[in-house]
Amino acid sequence: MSDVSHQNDVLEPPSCKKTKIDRQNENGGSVDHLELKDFIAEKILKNNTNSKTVCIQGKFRDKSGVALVLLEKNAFREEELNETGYFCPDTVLQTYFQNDIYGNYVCFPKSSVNSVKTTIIYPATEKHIVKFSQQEVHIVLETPELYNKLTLPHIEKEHFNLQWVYNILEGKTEQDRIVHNNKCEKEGFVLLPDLKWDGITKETLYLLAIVRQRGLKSLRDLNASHLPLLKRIRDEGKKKILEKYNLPDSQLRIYFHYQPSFYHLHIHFTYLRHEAPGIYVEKAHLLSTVINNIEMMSDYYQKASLPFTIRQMDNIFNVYETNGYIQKVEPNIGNTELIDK
Ligand code: M7G
Repeated sequence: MSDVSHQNDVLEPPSCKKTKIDRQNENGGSVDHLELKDFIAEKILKNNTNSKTVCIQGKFRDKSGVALVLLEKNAFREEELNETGYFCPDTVLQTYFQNDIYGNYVCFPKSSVNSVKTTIIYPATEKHIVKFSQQEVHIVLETPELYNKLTLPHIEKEHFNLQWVYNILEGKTEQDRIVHNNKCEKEGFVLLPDLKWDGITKETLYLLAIVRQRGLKSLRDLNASHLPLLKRIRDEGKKKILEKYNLPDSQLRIYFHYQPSFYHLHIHFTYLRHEAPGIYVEKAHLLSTVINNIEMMSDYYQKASLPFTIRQMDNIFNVYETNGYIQKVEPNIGNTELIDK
């Protein structure tokens, strides 16, 4: 199959040279500036037509190591739906067909309202490839016993790299993006736009609150002693989002993921109307419910059975499979190779 770049030519995007990509490596040092014109696409890991996202594995010309490029069509920004945005003289409209009162066209808006959110992970590890690949997914009910016997040893063995989290907390990266910084070591946190958000489009608002305290892995570690921390994140997070983005708390979805991908406690803040990835019942736990459960029973999250999803390529799948809690199935949809190997 041919290279994917031909699809872009049709839309006449701004030249790759103009694409500025701010990057920092996992150790907090700055890395070379990467250009999309140097990216050689090798394999489509995932192509989601609902979320309009695609993840492509490849490499950068003259560089070693695997790179992942994630492209996402941006949501429409309401302030651009006017005569200076989509309906300006630069917009080109080509007719597909017209029939009576019905017309079907393809529209080529000017490039400034037609951007594609782009994330680059370089060098990418095997874990990143697994995370962004399309694959079969299963659900398991994790009892406290299973957590202690299978999940916890797995988390401890895997040593998930949290360098990006520490870089933010230690003031090394993304500092210009920080929305709120409570520096209290015990009950402080940083609130900033999530990697998944462009930081501008209100319709897809997505912020992350990262606690300063180290050693809190997930929901499972929380008890009544953490209530002041959780309430502070809830209250200060809501206040800052109202001040900065003019969104009231009644329009925010504030939640944990279980299992998270990164075992350093963090809380997601998204716009209620935005169907962000991971808001589904099998993964999201509302902060308000978590606070309420802990208020009723301090060790609720040490006693509860919590369901979570596992993807077949995740290492933890093997752990649950080997112990007879889950069975592998043949994938329905394979990955798409872009080049013949
Ligand atoms: P999660 O629940 O552990 O995993 O959330 P998920 O990816 O399954 O949601 C971690 C969150 O951290 C995700 O929403 C990521 O998009 C976000 N995230 C990951 N990284 C590596 C970064 C980063 O470098 N900067 C920021 N701002 N957010 C990140």
